[in-house]
Amino acid sequence: TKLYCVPNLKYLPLDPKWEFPRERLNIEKVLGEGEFGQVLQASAIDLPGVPGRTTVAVKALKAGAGNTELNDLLTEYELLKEVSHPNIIRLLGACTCSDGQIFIIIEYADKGSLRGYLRGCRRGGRQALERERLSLKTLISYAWQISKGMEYLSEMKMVHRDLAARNILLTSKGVCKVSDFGLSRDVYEDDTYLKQSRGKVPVKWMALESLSDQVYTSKSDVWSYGVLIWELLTLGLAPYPGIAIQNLYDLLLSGYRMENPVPNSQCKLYHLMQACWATYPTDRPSFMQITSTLNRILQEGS
Ligand code: ACK
Repeated sequence: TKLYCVPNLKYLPLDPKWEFPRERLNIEKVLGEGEFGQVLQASAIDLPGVPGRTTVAVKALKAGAGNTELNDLLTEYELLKEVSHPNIIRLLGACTCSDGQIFIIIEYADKGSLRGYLRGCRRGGRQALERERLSLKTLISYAWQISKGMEYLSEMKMVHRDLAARNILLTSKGVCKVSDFGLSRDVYEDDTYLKQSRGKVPVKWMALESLSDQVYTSKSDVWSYGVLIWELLTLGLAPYPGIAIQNLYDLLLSGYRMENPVPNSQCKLYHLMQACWATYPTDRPSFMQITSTLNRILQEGS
């Protein structure tokens, strides 16, 4: 794989706390890639506190990446250094001072993106669902875990801006991890992201105020979270089926919202989604409130 060389890398401040020797990182394969960025699978030898070989995921830039992409990657690196929560993807290290390449090393999640996982279960039909025990309760527990991760991020005053099932990773133990704080938007090639002057934007996950005024807050993350619950309940369908992204803003402004994907059931979950899609950000619940609503729904066993 061709990798991007950063011309001014010598001006990057070195962070010895996270720097990992390049010769102890073996790139194995590409997990996903976009125009400028890629996610690789690799094995790392003797990570701090982990003797021997560990499978990891690595984020890197491809040839042709510019300063925007480099900035995104480095921003993600800086943000990941600050966070530590079971439902947020963990930073393991970085190689920033070898051959002008930058590798950000993060924990590997065996089941990949939640979106891919959900869709895989759907393709296999009911049987696969049962085999994987992907019950409604499991889906709600995913929603709960993601809300816990987001509660933590919002307490840290971090706004994700791109919360969606494609940016949640799932481990073999069924743990959901919020990921992709920076580069992710490049790894998708369909019409999920609309190209705008400032990069690509995930229109169908965006709150009204983000669409109109580029305002992003934890409350706009809550809107995206409502869309994520819809993705969970539909096992990874693309939101607003049949609606062109160009028409979405006017529709939302006129009060239109997606219907309950499981009509006549899960009313409480649907009420929660609708609350996330309140026109005014202050009318939306906080992630802390979402977590406690989900606790109640799980306890009632509905
Ligand atoms: O659904 P997937 O297999 O899971 O395809 C995407 C792809 O890379 C582009 O994002 C996978 N991916 C991203 N980060 C990780 C990670 N930390 N562990 C495992 N797979 C990952 C994701």
